[in-house]
Amino acid sequence: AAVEPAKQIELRQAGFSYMAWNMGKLKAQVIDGSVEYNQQQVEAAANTIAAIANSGIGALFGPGTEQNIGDVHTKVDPALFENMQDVAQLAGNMGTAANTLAEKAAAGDQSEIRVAFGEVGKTCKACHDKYRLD
Ligand code: ASC
Repeated sequence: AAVEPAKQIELRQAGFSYMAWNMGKLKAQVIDGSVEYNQQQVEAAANTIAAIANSGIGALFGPGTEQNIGDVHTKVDPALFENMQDVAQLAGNMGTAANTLAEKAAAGDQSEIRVAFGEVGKTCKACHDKYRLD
């Protein structure tokens, strides 16, 4: 059965939030150095980001999810729903960058992980700049 629109909004926000939490762990360990580098944690974070990025989260931008539904608020720009081909490309770019990040994390070279992390971040921002209202 199709997931109700309000539930779609909640699920996609959960996915993005969970990616953001994992991006934060990577940032702390490979960018800021505020947390000591931990190979297992870095790999787990990168693999989680790649899994979510390639999970088909776009399916949660269905009809009726372009606006707030009661208490369930969304920052999505309704223009997204008119540009699904572009959105699919942006999402594909994220999946590709996240797969590279996961590969670099597995290899364990921190300078390469740093670069790959930055590339993933750019793909987050690319979609925000075009299709997120703040
Ligand atoms: C994050 C996060 C985002 C992106 C973005 C990258 O960790 O929560 O939305 O990275 O800031 O520019």
